[in-house]
Amino acid sequence: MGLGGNVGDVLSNMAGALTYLDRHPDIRLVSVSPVYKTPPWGITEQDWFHNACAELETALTPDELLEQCLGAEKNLKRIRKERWGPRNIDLDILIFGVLEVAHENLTIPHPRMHERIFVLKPLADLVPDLPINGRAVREWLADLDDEPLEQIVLEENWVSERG
Ligand code: A4P
Ligand code: MG
Repeated sequence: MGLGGNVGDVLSNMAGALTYLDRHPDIRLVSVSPVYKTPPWGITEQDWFHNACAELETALTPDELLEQCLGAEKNLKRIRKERWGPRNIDLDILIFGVLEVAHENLTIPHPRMHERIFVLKPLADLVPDLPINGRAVREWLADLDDEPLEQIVLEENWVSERG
């Protein structure tokens, strides 16, 4: 899963979302990547984002997991305005094992993930060899490695501390 945001206390929102999901009986938070500050993609006239990736284990279907992600966003009082615009939290399901999904409201793998350093960098910290569209995450990342990005220094237990 990809996490991002650029409004308010984004680290607390990320921690809150991960804790919300981990509390679900059929979702387990396995690992969380480092958090990066990243320049805005899409609409560039907005603040830099914080971005991270997390690995979840779940017995839910992709649609059920999306519902829980939307629940976590709602719980954090996310307000949806324009696409690609400012937000306090955004949760994207990037990949779901080997499943591919093309529903009206859910596309997996996430269609734009391999073009975005803010997804690829934290994802490569977790699963560098994972194939997306026929290439490993770290290979896609190598194409974008000249883009700016800053790793945030965080305490090890920041998710449980802030969640
Ligand atoms: N949806 C479809 N597929 C998925 C999926 N795999 N995971 C649907 C999650 N949701 C998925 O999302 C709209 C709908 O997408 C959801 O209700 C779900 O049914 P949204 O979060 O309201 O809209 P959005 O996020 O503005 O649109 P989109 O196209 O998902 O944008 P992205 O791709 O998430 O980009 N720059 C930096 N540096 N860091 C960022 O995190 N994020 C965005 C948003 C733009 N620029 C950014 C960042
Ligand atoms: Mg999104």
